[in-house]
Amino acid sequence: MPVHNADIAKIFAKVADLLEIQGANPFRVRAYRNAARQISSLSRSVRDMLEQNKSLTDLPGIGEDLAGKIETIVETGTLPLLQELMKQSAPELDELLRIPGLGPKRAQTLFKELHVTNLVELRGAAEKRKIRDLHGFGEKTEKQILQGLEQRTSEQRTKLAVVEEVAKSLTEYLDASNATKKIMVAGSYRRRKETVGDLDILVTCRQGSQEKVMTRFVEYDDVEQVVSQGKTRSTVILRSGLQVDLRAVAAVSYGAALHYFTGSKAHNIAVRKMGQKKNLKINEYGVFDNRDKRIAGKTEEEVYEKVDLPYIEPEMREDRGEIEAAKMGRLPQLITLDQILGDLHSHTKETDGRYSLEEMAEAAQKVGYKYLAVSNHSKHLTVAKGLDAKRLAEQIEKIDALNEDFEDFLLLKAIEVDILEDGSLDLPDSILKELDLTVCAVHDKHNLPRGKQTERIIRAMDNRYFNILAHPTGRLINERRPCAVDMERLMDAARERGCFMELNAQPDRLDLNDIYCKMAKEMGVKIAISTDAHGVDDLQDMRFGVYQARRGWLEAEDVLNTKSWTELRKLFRRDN
Ligand code: DGT
Ligand code: CA
Ligand code: CA
Repeated sequence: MPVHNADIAKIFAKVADLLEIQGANPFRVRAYRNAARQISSLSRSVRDMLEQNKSLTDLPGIGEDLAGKIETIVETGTLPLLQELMKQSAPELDELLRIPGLGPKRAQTLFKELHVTNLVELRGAAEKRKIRDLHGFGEKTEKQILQGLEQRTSEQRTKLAVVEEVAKSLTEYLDASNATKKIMVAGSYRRRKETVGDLDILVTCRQGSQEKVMTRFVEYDDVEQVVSQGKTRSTVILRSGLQVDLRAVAAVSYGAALHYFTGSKAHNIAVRKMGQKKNLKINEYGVFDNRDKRIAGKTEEEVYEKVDLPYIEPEMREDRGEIEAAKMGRLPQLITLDQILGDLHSHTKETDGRYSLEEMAEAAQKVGYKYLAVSNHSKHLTVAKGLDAKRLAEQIEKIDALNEDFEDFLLLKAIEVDILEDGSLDLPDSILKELDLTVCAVHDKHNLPRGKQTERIIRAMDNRYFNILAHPTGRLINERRPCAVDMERLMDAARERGCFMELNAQPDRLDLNDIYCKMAKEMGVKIAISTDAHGVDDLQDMRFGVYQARRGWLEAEDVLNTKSWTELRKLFRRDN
C-alpha cells in the first residue's frame, strides 16, 4: 500500500485538529500541525527515505516520537492515536475548523450542545437556526457559518510538490501493466501550476486493453472512492482527497486530446478561435476541415501548426499573451533546470539549518553547482538563533578557509538579514560590506498597511549593501496571505537601485508568483531562483522554482543564478 507524504500530512493535521478541539496541550497540537506542514512541503518521499534507511529525525520538526509514528503510518496506512481520537469525539469533527469563525472552542460547544459531528449536521443546525442561541455564538455567527459552508466546496487545491509524488507513483503503476502505450498527466499539473485542483491523466492503450486499463486504475490501492468507471473515462478520489480523471484516447487523437486537457481553458478557447477563422474545427479528437475530415491530431505540434503557430510550452498556456507572442515569433526561450549554476540562499546548522557548511557545500557540488550562498538568519530572528556581527564574522572566516580547498566551486558569504520595521537592516554596514551578497527579508509585522510595508522595504533597498529581496510577499500557499505591498513600486525601486528579487523555490512559498515574475521581467528586474535550503535534500526544490519561473516567461538571462560568479559579483555592489 503506497503511503504518500500527503497521506501522512493529512493524518497529522487531523490529529492536531482533534487534539485541539479536545483542549489538549497547545505545544502538542503545534508539534503535529508543524509536522504536517513540513511533510506536505517536502520534495522527497518519506516512504523512499525509510526504504533507503534514512533517518527521519533529520527532517525539520520531526523528533523520535513523530518519526516512530510516521513509520507506523507508512507500514499500516493509519495511526492508532488518530483512531483513538476519532472514537473519543467524532471522525469528521475536525472539518468544522475549516469554516471561518469556528475555532476549537466553538467546535467543542457545537459537538457537546447540539451533537454536531460533521459539516452536514452543521449545516442542518444552522438552517434550523439552532446555533444562534448557543452561548457565545449569535445570529451573525450563524450566518457566517452558512456562508462559509457555501464557499468551502470551491477551495481545496493541492500543492504541486504533493501532487507530483502522487502523479509519479500512479503513472508508474499504470505503466507497469504493459497495457498502456503513452501516459501523460495533463491539466494544471502539466502547466506546473503551484497548486492543482485535480489530476487529468491521458493514456493510449494497446489494442483491446482499454477496459483492462480502466479496471487497473480503479483498483489502485490509494483509491478511496470510485466516482465513475467507463470505457474511455474513469474518475476516482484518492485517500488524500485528490480527484483523478483518467481518459483513454486513440493514437490519432492523442495530440489533440493532450492539447485540450492540458488547457488552460482560456488558452484552448483562443486557439479554437484561430481555427474557426480558418474554417477549422478543433476539439479533443483532432483538427477537422469543413468537410469534417481530420487533418491533424496525433501530436500537439500538428495542432498548433494547423493554426500557423509554433509549439507553445505548457507552462505558458494561460492566455496571458502567449498566442500573440507566438504569432509574432516572439516566444521566450524558457529557462531550464540545467541552466542553473548555483543557489543564492541557504542555511546551515549555525542557525536553523540541519547540516554543516561542509555538508551543504558537498551537496551543492553533487548537484553540479559552481557556487552556493550561505545565508543564515540575522540576530533579529531569535527563534532561528540568528547571527550577530561577531558570529557572522566567524562564518566569513570559516568560508574563506573552506574555499581555499574547493576546485571550481565557491561558498559565497551571505546573510539572510531581517528588514526591521523602520526599514533598517538588522546588522551594521561594517559587517554587511564584508559579504559577497545579502538576501534581505521581512519576517515580522506582515500585516502593516500597504503603504507602510512598501516604504519599509524601499527604505531597506536604500542601503547600498541590499542585494536580493527574499520571498517578497511572504505568502505561504494555502496558509498565509501575501503581505500587502505595491509590487510595481517595489520593482521600480529595485531597478533604480540595482537590487533584485527572489523567486523562493520552496513548494509552499513559490514567491514571487508567476504573474510577478512576468512583471519583473517586463520591468527589467532580474530574479534569483533560490531554494532557501535548510537541508541538503532541499537543494532539489530548485525545480519548483524553475517551473514557476517558466510560468512567468523567464529566460536564462532574466535569472541571476544562470550567471557565473565572475558576472554576478559585478551586479552585487561592493567596493572592496
Ligand atoms: P485544476 O484542475 O483546477 O487545477 O485546473 P485544470 O486546468 O487542470 O482544469 P480541469 O481539470 O478542470 O480541466 C483540465 C483541462 O481540460 C483544462 O485545463 C482545459 C480542458 N477543459 C476543461 N473544460 C473545458 C471546457 O469547457 N472547454 C475547453 N476548451 N477546455 C476545457
Ligand atoms: Ca485538473
Ligand atoms: Ca479534471
